[in-house]
Amino acid sequence: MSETVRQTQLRSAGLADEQLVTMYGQMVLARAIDRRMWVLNRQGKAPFVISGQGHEAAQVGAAAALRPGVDWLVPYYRDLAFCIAMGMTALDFMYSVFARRADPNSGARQMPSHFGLKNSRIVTSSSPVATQIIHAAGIAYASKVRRLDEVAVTCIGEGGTSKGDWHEGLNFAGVHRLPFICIVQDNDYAISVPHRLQMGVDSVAKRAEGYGLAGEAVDGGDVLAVHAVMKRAVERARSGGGGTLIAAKVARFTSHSSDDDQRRYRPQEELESLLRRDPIERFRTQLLDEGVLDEAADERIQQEATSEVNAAVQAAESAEPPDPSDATKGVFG
Ligand SMILES: Cc1ncc(C[n+]2csc(CCOP(=O)(O)OP(=O)(O)O)c2C)c(N)n1
Ligand SMILES: [Mg+2]
Repeated sequence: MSETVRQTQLRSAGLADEQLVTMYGQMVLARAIDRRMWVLNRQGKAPFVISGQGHEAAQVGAAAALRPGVDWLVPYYRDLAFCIAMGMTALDFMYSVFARRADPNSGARQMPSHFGLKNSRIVTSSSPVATQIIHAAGIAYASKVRRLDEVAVTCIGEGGTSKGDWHEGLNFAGVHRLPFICIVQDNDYAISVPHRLQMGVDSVAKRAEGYGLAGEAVDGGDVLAVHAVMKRAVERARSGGGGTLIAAKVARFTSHSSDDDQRRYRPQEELESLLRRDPIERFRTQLLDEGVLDEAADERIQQEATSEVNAAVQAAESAEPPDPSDATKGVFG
């Protein structure tokens, strides 16, 4: 990417320098938490890891166009950075990793990365992929019926768009012109199944017209490009213009989860070339080039993230376990 393009992007984003630095800090914190999860897993302390590494720009860029606590997020399991940007703390998350009583996500009932946070209007989701799309369409419908200007945003991987729930949710959103936004984080793989074996189009955004939604394809490694697309989608939703399907091309840096080994199906060169375009590094370079950030401030942000993660791990590890007597409270089945 040329210098000129970078400059245009930063200046045209309509974001104050302070907000750009905040967004960068959210990405750095999410990455620091994510990396620590793998360490905790190897130490036998975290039962399961599913990572958002490589997805951070798409998530933070999108969140910056929303009003936390007013708009709704119905996330999927890679949305750690999205949740951080909507108000989740490292400690909120670590409580769930250690399955502690104080876990605001689900009171230790769900696996880690099944995000939920009441005050931030982050709605907890089920493990079967694509169920969150139906929930988000329902929330968007309620917003419209009650004449509120609350937007419902939901995320999913490209593989999950093969599910019937996805079709039903998008069709409903299109029929009723709902304030609904679906962000597909297309990382090219559904566990080991590549994009080309999942769908017959290069971008899932091409399906939007078939549902009566606006469709936008975007480089999900470019935080400001995602923000621009998302801003348009939010304006469309709030002004009664209906829903949007955003397809953000991202990279999955880790194996699908701690139960998978991507070396068995993914060429090493492919991964290495993606790592050279790390979205956090791209944003950092942009901010440094433009003088929005300097090396000292960057160092401070990195250190703050490390300290926050250390403190969160320490606090969560020593926190109370759940009370066995209320194990079935809030559990349906
Ligand atoms: C209905 C259902 N089928 C299968 C699974 C197992 N599963 C979990 S994640 C996943 C792959 C999803 O891939 P994608 O939607 O591309 O998201 P990504 O993990 O790549 O972000 C599968 C098959 C599941 N959770 N739910
Ligand atoms: Mg995928």
